[in-house]
Amino acid sequence: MSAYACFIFLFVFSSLTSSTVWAQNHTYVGHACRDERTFTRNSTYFTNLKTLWSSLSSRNASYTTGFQNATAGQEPDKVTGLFLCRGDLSPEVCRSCVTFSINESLTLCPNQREGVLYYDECMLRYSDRNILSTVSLDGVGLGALSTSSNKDVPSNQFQLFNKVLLLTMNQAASYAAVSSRKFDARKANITASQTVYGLVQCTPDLTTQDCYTCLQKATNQLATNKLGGRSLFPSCSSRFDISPFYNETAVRPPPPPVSAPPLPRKGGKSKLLVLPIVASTIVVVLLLIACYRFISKKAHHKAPAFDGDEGATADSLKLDYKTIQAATNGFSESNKIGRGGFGEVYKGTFSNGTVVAVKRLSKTSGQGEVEFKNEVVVVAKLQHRNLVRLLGFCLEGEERILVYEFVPNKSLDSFLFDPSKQGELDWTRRYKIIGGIARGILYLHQDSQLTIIHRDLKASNILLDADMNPKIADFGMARIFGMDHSAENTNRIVGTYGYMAPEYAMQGQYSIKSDVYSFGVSVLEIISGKKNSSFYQTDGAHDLLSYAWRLWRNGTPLDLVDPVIIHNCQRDELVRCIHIGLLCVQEDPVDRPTLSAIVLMLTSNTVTLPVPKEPGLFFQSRSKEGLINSEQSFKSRSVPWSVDDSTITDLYPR
Ligand SMILES: *[C@@H]1O[C@H](CO)[C@@H](O)[C@H](O)[C@H]1NC(C)=O
Ligand SMILES: *[C@@H]1O[C@H](CO)[C@@H](O)[C@H](O)[C@H]1NC(C)=O
Ligand SMILES: *[C@@H]1O[C@H](CO)[C@@H](O)[C@H](O)[C@H]1NC(C)=O
Ligand SMILES: *[C@@H]1O[C@H](CO)[C@@H](O)[C@H](O)[C@H]1NC(C)=O
Ligand SMILES: *[C@@H]1O[C@H](CO)[C@@H](O)[C@H](O)[C@H]1NC(C)=O
Ligand SMILES: *[C@@H]1O[C@H](CO)[C@@H](O)[C@H](O)[C@H]1NC(C)=O
Ligand SMILES: CC(=O)N[C@H]1CO[C@H](CO)[C@@H](O)[C@@H]1O
Repeated sequence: MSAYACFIFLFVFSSLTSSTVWAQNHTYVGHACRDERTFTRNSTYFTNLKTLWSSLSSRNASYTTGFQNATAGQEPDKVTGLFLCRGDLSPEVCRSCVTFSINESLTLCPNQREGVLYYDECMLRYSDRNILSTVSLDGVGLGALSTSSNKDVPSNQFQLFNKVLLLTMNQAASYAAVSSRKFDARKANITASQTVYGLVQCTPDLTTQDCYTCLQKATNQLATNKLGGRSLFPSCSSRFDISPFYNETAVRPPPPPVSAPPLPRKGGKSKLLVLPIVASTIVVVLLLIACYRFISKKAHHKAPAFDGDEGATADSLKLDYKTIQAATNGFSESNKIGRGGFGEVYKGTFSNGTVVAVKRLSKTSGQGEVEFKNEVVVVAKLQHRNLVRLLGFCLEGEERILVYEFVPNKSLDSFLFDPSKQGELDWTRRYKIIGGIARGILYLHQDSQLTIIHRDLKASNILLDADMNPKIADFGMARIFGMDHSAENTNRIVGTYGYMAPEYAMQGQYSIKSDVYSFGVSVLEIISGKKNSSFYQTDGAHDLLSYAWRLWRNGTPLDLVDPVIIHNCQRDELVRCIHIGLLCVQEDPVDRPTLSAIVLMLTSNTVTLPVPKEPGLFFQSRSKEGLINSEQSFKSRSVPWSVDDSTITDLYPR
């Protein structure tokens, strides 16, 4: 537990005790001061703090943008600070709130070197550490609070309310993360007479990815059984209410519900579609899929995936907290090997020498004990050479811990995106990795007979064993966390920016096809050695998918390939993989192949691949207007797979 445990939390919702003229305009919400490092009034730090206040508030232009950062002094007394005004407010209100909060800061945090003050209209933050451009998700925030409408949602409306609310907040988060001000506010109808208003905002010094991660966490913590609430973190906030709490006219109206017409294709090749070819190819593909499934089922019987362990029960998987504590040196920092969306991961060694990875789940799991155990047993039965095996669990008091087999070589991203290690993965390795991931997901999707949707597939969730075979981690987490009860629609989003299919990010709709999308992003990353979510190309492409698509259309797909692997590779194989990657990231889920088709495409080069269309993106301006109404546009655009042999031939460089 970090020192933030000693933060002071104060919640005042009505009037401020030391009532000033300003207090009526600026509703105090709460504050937090970090107690462990302090200063005195005669110190350099105090002088620097005063300098900081005057430089923060002195620039008139910053009240228009609603954000300002500044620093004062030198280490070790350097102080960094920022303010952020709510995105809908005028410069005058922003100025007055900032002035007000600066004046209050020494009353609320009299001698602490670090503090955050929250008001309805603005937030003020300062520290002796560098707080700029880093996302703060620790328990520093005030977490979830109910707002003025501190009433319960009527039970007969609960489901509807939850669904509309979280959909609205997720949409707002997706838009805010990509906007330059990192702000979005929108409303939605619950019933004809009831509307819910939502507002999300990050400090604009964050990257899109960090902002999205923060907003996801903030939104997932909202108490959605109330008619109003908010989550406050130093880096972002999320708030909703059934009455308008922001200035609607100052917020740009949400995009009108347009169903975007399919973009005209410049090459005009789509006009060449020949129906008989389409039909016959579909038949061939279906036949091949059927054959493949038949063969793979048989293969399964020969080498059963469940290695005699089907009787796994909660008792046989249960581990002692003390044992795990001893194995990880009391969850020591030096044993920490990673941090995921669900908690921290430690390396552990049991007394008999077995090395394991221990995942200590964050305490917000929504699952009861019985359900937790049941799901762990289900997930422990999923065994495949391309999945990280779950060996056991521990459930004691607040603690929920999962114990996995230890995979020695870290995750795929630590090789792929590190210039000094990229070279260790040549094309042959990468090709095998792609195949292994595909087989692992195929098993989750259909061969395990359970249809497990991963929902957070990404390079950092793919571990590599000593022989560089891929093993997928973190599958089944949605089940273990009790988020998987409705089959197709989810309120709580668990995906990662850059890998999420548009319909999942915007509508909360997930399916095996949203995993296919994430797989496609991973394939293109493996081929290019570049990360989709932090992709910059000087000539205008803002993301890997658009870049890959443009090269494909120009007939130069090999320009995408990581220079480290290009000299020594099978070009046909590479182009085919790029092609498959593009098919997986199609906007319409119907256009994305299933994993069984993908495995077939990877293993047999006689299967003709459909022609890809432009990829679907949730974070690009082109798609923005269309996607707000994506349900409609998905339907209107579901064209069956079309095949155009001449295009494919053209695009395969000799
Ligand atoms: C500041 O004042 C305190 C007493 O109020 C004193 O103990 C301390 O030495 C002073 N520090 C400096 C840097 O003058
Ligand atoms: C900033 O705005 C205030 C009030 O509008 C004005 O009095 C002041 O002169 C301005 N300062 C600068 C540097 O423009
Ligand atoms: C704050 O409220 C007071 C009293 O209601 C009013 O006189 C003042 O103009 C307000 N200030 C701002 C910046 O809205
Ligand atoms: C600053 O705070 C003090 C009390 O802490 C108050 O008397 C004073 O009016 C405030 N000044 C402004 C500009 O709000
Ligand atoms: C909400 O309902 C009102 C009245 O029924 C309607 O005019 C409005 O267009 C609806 N808004 C949205 C965003 O659907
Ligand atoms: C809301 O915003 C509009 C446009 O910026 C502005 O004209 C109006 O005065 C604001 N309303 C309130 C109540 O602040
Ligand atoms: C991270 C960030 O926003 N830094 C800004 C802080 O403020 C100075 C000017 O006041 C800018 O130049 C920095 O870019």
